[in-house]
Amino acid sequence: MKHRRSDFPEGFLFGTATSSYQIEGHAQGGAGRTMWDDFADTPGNVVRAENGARACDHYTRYEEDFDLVAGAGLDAYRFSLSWARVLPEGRGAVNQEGLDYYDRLTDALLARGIKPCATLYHWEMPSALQDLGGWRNRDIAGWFAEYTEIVMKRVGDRMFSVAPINEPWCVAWLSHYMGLHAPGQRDIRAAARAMHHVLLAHGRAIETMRGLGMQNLGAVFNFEWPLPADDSPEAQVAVDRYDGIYNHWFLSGVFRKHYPQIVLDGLERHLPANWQDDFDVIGAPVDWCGINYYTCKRLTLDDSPWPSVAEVEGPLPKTLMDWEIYPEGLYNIISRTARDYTGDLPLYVTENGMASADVLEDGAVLDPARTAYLDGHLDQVRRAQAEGVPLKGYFIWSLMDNFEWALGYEKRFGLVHVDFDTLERTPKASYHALAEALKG
Ligand code: IFM
Repeated sequence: MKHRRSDFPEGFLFGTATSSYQIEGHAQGGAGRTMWDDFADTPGNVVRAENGARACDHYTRYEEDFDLVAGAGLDAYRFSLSWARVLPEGRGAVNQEGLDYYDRLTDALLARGIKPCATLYHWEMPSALQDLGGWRNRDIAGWFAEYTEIVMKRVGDRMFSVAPINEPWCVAWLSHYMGLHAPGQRDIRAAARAMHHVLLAHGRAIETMRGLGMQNLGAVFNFEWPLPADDSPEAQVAVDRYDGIYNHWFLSGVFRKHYPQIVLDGLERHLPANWQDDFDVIGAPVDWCGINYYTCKRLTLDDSPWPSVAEVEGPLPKTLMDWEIYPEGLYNIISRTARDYTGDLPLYVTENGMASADVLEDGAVLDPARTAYLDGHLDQVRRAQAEGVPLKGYFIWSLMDNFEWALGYEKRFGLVHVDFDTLERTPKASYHALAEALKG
C-alpha cells in the first residue's frame, strides 16, 4: 500500500468490519429464525438460495479469526450482535448460550488488544417480530430497546463503541421499497413507515444505553454520491431526490430533528400518524457518526411514479458488485456531512472495501485491485483530514469473504479468503499489504 500508519494522526484507528448473520453460522447455538432465513428459503430471492446457516462458522472459529485481526495490526473490530441469537423470539425468553457467546467474543477481542465496536442490528430481524410487521410496526422501537438493554447489560461495560443500527437506508428503502433484501417488500407505504421506525428504534436504543451509563455511542449510515447522468435540469432533480432519500433523510432526522422536504413531498402521506412528535427521541445526542461508502450513482428522471428516478450506467471501472470505483465520493460525503450536519463530532469511515473474483492459487490470493481501492479511498480520507475534518478511523469491509446477502457467497469482500467447502482461511495479498502498512 502507498499509505503508512504514520501518515495518519496519532490515535487514528484502523479496523475491519463484519456482521453476525454474514459470518457466524446462524444454525448454531440456539439462535431463533430470522427474516433472512425465510427470504432465502423463498426461491428467486438469493443466488442459489444460499443462506447464513453455516456462513464462515465464525461461531466456533472466532479465536482464529481474531488472531487474523491482530495479525494485520488492526486496532479495532466492528461486529454485530444477532437479535435472534440473544432472543430467539425477538422478545421474552433469553438464549443464555447466545449471551455467553457474545461475552466470550468480547473478551477474546480484548485479550488481543482489539477494540470491540458493536452494532446491535445488522439486518436479521427475528421472524417472530417480522410476523408482527417488523419495521412497519411502531412497537419495533420498544422491542429493540428491550433487546438493547438485555445485551448491553451483559457486554456494554467492555465495548469501545456501539451503534444501534447498521445502514438504515438498507433496512428501510432497499428492503421495503426496492424489495432486494429481506423482507423483500415493494411497497412505498411500508418503506415510509420503515424509514421512520428505524430512526425511532435508533433513538430508543441510544436512550436505553445512556440509561445504562454507556458512552461512545454513534450512528452508522450508508451513503452514495449521486451524479447527474447529463447536464439536463431533470437529471439534477433526480440527483436531489435520490440524495434526499439515500443520504439526507437519516442525517437530517438524527442531527436536525426534521426530514428533508424533497422527500416528504413523496413520503409524507405514507408516514405513520404523529411522526413529527418523535424527533426528540430520534435526535438523542450521539458521540460520533459512522460513514459507510462504496460508490457513486448516475441518475436521471423517468416516467415512473414518484420519485421517478432511474439509474444510468457509468464509465468508471467497476467492482464485482458492478459498483463504479469513485473515491472522490467518499471525500464529498465526509466533508459535506461534517459541514452540514456533524461539525466537530468525530466521524469514522465504518465501511469501505470492494468485492472481487478472488481465486486461491498455489496457496496465495492476489488481489491488487483491492489494495488499489483501499489506497484510493485512503487518499480521500487524508484529503478530508488535511482540511480539518475530525475523521478518527477507517474500517475495511470486510475481514473475510462472507454471505453477501441476496448475492450469496460469490461476491468476495474479504481481506482473508474463505474456502466455503473447507472453511479454510487464507490471508490475501491485500491483507499482507495492510499488515505491512500498519507496522510500527
Ligand atoms: O455486505 C454488506 C454489509 O452487510 C453492509 N454494507 C455493505 C456491505 C457490502 O455490500
